[in-house]
Amino acid sequence: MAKTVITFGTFDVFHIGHLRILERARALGDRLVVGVSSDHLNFKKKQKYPVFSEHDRRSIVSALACVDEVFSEESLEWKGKYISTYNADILVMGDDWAGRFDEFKSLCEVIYLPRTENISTTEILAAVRATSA
Ligand code: C2G
Repeated sequence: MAKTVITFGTFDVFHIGHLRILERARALGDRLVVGVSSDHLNFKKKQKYPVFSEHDRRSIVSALACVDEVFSEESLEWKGKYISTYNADILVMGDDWAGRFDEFKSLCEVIYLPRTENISTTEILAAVRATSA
């Protein structure tokens, strides 16, 4: 039977680490559904808005060959609901979230993949600030 993989993220200032985790997530199944966190959720999580708008972040993720469907992640508390709505067989997250979503093992398989080293949105923004200073 076809397997659906679900993953979540902000995907702000989209970079190679984001692409690699989405490609690896897709390779674990037949269909990849991605919850892109809303601007509102980001503000709640980090007390700041992402650089790229929710609309643009969703457009970038939707355009990728490895992504089949995108939705707006409105709350961290609704993971179980999203897993059920999209009939996900596997939840994938980077290992910076290791252990944090183990409660969903009753709903689907939960896999934490290693993050791509030496790249992050925070580091990109710091490098841009340093070169433009
Ligand atoms: N990632 C990665 N390698 C990097 C950077 C990020 O594999 N160098 C992965 C993260 O582990 C995550 C995904 O890319 O699985 C998205 O990362 P972020 O955009 O930083 O997402 P985050 O703010 O952690 O939001 O409900 C969960 C949240 O919405 C996740």
